[in-house]
Amino acid sequence: MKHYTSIHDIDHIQTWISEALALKKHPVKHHALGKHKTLGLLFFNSSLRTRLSTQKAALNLGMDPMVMNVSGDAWGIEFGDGTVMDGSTAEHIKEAAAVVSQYCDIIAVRAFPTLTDKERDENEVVLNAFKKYASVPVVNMESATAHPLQGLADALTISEFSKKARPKVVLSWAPHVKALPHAVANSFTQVMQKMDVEFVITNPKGYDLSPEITKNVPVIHDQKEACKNADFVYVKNWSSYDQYGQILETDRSWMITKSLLGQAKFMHCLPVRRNVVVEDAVLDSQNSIVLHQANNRTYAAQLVLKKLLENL
Ligand code: AN0
Ligand code: CP
Repeated sequence: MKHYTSIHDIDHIQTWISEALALKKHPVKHHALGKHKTLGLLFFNSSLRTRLSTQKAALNLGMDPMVMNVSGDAWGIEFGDGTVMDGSTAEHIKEAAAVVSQYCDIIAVRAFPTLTDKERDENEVVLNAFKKYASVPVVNMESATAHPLQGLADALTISEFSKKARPKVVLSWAPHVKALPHAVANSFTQVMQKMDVEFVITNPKGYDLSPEITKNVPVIHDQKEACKNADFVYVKNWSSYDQYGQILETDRSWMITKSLLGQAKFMHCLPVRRNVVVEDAVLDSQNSIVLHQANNRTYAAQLVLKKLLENL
């Protein structure tokens, strides 16, 4: 594996899960592997979990992490080819990525979508430019269309909590006040397609994810019906994909409640808005496994970094 930018980079999910669980048992066993190796973490957007868990993963492997908030702190980066740079951007990604590659053995990037320019987002302009112009491996810390570190941590969490050979997993849309990306839902959908689970998606009409992501996963527009007998309900808001980046309705009835959830485990990538996405009673109950998911972010990232280091 040269880069880790998508769930497609996982060759065999069950092996990866076993390897990640081994790291969770003995987090500093491979502390010598990353000695004198530097991880650069570049953030174009806010983060709490990704920022800390990826650094923690690097530290567990003996790496030295360097973090930079690119938006605001660095020079504005130009991504266009042949642009006459007489506007707000001060340096081109060609130089920026090449320079960062001289200081870092692995580069991790967070760059959210515009949610206004579908083509730019689907082309993963920022992430792919780093892949093209960096001379070292690139890790996706949530790009325009994917959050594969989250997806891997989620798969790990489901395998830890599953009591059945083939659990029922539901991905449910929930309301939100802001237009949010599709990345988390996309990567979760893709990783569930690799797992031995009964997987369904539920969202209001107009909120279907990209058919290139969902493929033949059943999409049910009745939330109650979809959540019947679920073992895991993974909750996430996303903006419309068809009417790209739009909020079509603010139907609060899709908020996750205790009665909708039943005995199922509640999952969310966090950050979550209480009493908008999900009621307090769910988050504060034993059925919520959101903190376990957040904890597993460290071991998902550690496995990815370990594989990249072994391949340097
Ligand atoms: C981001 C999103 O929905 O993609 C990050 C989630 C990990 N969430 C928000 O912007 C609230
Ligand atoms: N789940 C997640 O990626 O959280 P942050 O945005 O805080 O990193």
